[in-house]
Amino acid sequence: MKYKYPLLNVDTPSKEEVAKTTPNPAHRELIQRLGALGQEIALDRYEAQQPQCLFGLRGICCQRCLWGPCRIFPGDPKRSRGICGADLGTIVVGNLLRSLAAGCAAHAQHALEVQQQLLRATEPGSTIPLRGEATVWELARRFGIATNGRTVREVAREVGEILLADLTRHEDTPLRTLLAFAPRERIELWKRLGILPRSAYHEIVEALHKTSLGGDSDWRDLALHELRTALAYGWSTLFGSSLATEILYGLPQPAEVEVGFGSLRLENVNVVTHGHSPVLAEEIVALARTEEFQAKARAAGAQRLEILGLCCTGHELLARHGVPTLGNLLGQELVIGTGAVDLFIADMQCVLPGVKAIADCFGTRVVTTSQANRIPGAVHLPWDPARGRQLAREALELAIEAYQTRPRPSAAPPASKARAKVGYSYEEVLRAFGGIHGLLDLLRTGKIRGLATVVGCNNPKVPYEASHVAVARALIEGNVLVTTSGCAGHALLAAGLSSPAAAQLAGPSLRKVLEERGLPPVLPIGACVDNTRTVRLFIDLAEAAGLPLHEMPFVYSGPEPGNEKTLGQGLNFLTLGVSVHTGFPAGVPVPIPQPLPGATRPDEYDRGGNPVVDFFADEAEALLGARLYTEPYPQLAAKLLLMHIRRKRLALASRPGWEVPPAIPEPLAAADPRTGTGEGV
Ligand code: BF8
Repeated sequence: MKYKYPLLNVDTPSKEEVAKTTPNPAHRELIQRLGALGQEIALDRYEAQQPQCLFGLRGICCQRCLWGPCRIFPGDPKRSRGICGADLGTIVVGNLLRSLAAGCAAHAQHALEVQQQLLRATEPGSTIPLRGEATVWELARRFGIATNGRTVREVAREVGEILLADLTRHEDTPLRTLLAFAPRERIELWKRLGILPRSAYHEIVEALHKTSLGGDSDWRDLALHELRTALAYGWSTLFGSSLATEILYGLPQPAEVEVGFGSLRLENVNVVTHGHSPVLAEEIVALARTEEFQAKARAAGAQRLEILGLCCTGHELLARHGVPTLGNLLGQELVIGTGAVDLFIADMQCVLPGVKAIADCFGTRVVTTSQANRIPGAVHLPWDPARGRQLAREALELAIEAYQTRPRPSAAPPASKARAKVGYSYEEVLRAFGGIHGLLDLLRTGKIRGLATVVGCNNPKVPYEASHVAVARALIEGNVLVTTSGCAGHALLAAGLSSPAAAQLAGPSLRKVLEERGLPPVLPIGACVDNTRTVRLFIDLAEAAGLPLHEMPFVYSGPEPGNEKTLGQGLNFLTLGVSVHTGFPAGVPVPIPQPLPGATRPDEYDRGGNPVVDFFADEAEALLGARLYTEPYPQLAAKLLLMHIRRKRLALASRPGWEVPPAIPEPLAAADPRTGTGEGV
């Protein structure tokens, strides 16, 4: 690993190392190919930024007012505060809170777009279909909405109004969605801690208000607002997006599909849909599959018109329509760099500004479709619900036009493909395991040792996709069943871990469970907002077991944290009592262990630290029953996660019916603990 950051206890990879260690052969090939062409990608810009600022990396630079930036020097009494007097805790936690608020705002606007579409669909006379009737009735039951004699649209409207109120209200009343789904013991705990949120909109404003100059300088109070905002994030933006999407477009259905660059063929008109909100992408898929547009593509000389997906819009279309996906955050430039993309449609979030430069080199047209986001030089077709089909038509016509003028690349896209079983809604996971008690029995007897969710983004600071794959591989070898979403999901799909054939990579007891049911060891549950499906699974398993959630053998891992949104994902699980692993110490001064004075043995050391680190580890454990682990090296992270699950199981051994599985096998010895690469990975 090329770049050393001893003050963070990490080193980070060079582009050359990523090109060698990233597990997807298509990515390895494209990084080399674009390098040979002298084409700049994010990995080059990452190298150009080295070394990165150690104050920024540790979160001890404050730029929140015009007196700054203030850098503080922990341990130096003269410089341990900013000009205004803010101390380390106020600066570090305030910075984290602002990042969390930004991530929460991103999901909030995603939720708003789908909820507004849901409300339009339920206006009298609307012809917009509601494909998720089962979700409407389920939410009516949970929200206590009267259904007798009412149409599904009338009930869906009331559901939509509740979701929108949860997103935006300012009155001090708790979220209806949280009350409808969260465990009683957690609701009582959050009440006692005073962190029940009003709505995402309110808590975002409050986060910015509290962290402005002269605002809240009690970092513990800021930390509690962090937890409050994380609850708003989970229960109003994630649930609000995922449920409204299910009502509009239906529950995903399980299907075996092919993903990867092999679906990107030079002889097709290729349209890549990227972002998060499915509202326009759904129109595009429907229109592209009509004979009218397939005929237009053939008339332009192509074999067919193909829609492909990236990031979370990709997951939405993959799960509901089997649209092949190509990759994730750090892979988007590589996709364009194949030279095979005619149209790149970006809706909202996780769209690199760098895509336009590479698109210009390869003749790819770029379209932006969010009211909020634009890219200079791109065609802007802002989402307008009254013109959804027309916008899709304009976009696809642009794609067919681009196909006729786009220069042909000298080489075809890499041919790699992987099979995957996708479409795991909460309901489908339960069905696959014979209901909640079927899954609970497998957990109790230790045939499934624990449940982990491996999720989140990419980050050039850790080996691209190698971290996701190494963590997931080690977990399944340790008989831990994995759910996945977002960019992690794309890495794991491409690595073949969501194929039923990958059951052979699982530890013996998990393998048997999976093979008997024809299931993959890594269940793709959808987009990042669909982490709600894993949340529901964890909650309902704990309830079926009659145990508080924090006692269950569950864990969350985000090996490659990137977008500010990812902060809320981890903290949301933490509030539930599920411990969280993050693959990079983002924005926190990490403890550097030091030998104790006069130490003679290697285990005689002071672990170091600061109040913020202690809060998210030890105090969080005391308050919430869960802690935050930071471990950048995936093999070490996997050991840590397996140990965490083992500790939970040892504690459960006193409960009736819970068996302690044998000691953790040593599946990790062959691999490099830092990159996770080794035999079979
Ligand atoms: O919401 S995992 S980079 S694509 S933020 Fe973005 Fe992170 Fe990817 Fe989806 Ni999630």
